[in-house]
Amino acid sequence: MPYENILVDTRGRVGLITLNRPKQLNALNDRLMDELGEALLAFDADEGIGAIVITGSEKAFAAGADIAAMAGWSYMDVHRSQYITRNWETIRRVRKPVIAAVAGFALGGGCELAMMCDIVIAADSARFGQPEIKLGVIPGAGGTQRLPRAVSKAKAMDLCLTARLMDAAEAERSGLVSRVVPADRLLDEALAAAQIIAGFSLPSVMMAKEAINRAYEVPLAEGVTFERRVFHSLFATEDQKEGMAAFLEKRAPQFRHR
Ligand code: CO8
Repeated sequence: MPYENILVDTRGRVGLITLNRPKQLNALNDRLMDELGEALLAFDADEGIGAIVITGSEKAFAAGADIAAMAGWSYMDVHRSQYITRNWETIRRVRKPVIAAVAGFALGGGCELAMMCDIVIAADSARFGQPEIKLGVIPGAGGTQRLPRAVSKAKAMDLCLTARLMDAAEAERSGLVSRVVPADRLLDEALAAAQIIAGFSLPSVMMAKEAINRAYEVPLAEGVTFERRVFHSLFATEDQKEGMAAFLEKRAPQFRHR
């Protein structure tokens, strides 16, 4: 389908998706989420792509779910349509790494979308928050669950209950974002990180992502066992032979499965 709410591009082996509803500060609606899901799955299936970057505009990564679209809805409307969340889990089906490059506002569903990504790189202009309480609701796309895991219970309570916004420095200190860069370097830094990832062996990249995500779902002993099995399995790949041989021969590896 032709995309109306996102822009899709490739930079080398990186798939780039730009949220593009500038007048609404990239507020998320069903159509945008459908398009995002479709674009992500297409990049995931594309052998020429090894990592994906999602970004927004200078002013907003995304200012949340589209309030105008849902303001008049009844309980049954939201329940039946699964407003914007019907495609939310699609992001979790993506096996290649997804980097959120966040400038400006990442609020409500925008903050939740960033938290669905594997790495969050923030511009120094970025501001994160879950201000739904001001609208008489609560986060509805994982904010009350992923934020405490990312930044601690105390800070998640603070953000969700007071609706205050957190700047990029606080977000980095709290563990929500992995690095903060100058706003005019954001896309370059995110693409460079994605390009590095896309240069490694794809099986090991995907398995590293899967193993880290497992840490959030299972008890420690089970997670460690899972990691051990996956580690063992990578010795069945040509790329493990190549990676280790290249190290010993003091040359760059030529991974086959990228
Ligand atoms: N939805 C719709 N339109 C929006 C949104 C939004 N979330 N955010 C901004 N806009 C629109 C504004 O209405 C405005 O439109 P117009 O020019 O036509 O008046 C335009 O974007 C520019 O916005 P502002 O004039 O307000 O710009 P400011 O720079 O003054 O303020 C803010 C920027 C602080 C980001 C402000 O716009 C704001 O507070 N936005 C709302 C933030 C918010 O409350 N987000 C949470 C939304 S609820 C949510 O995300 C729940 C997700 C879970 C859903 C799961 C369902 C099951």
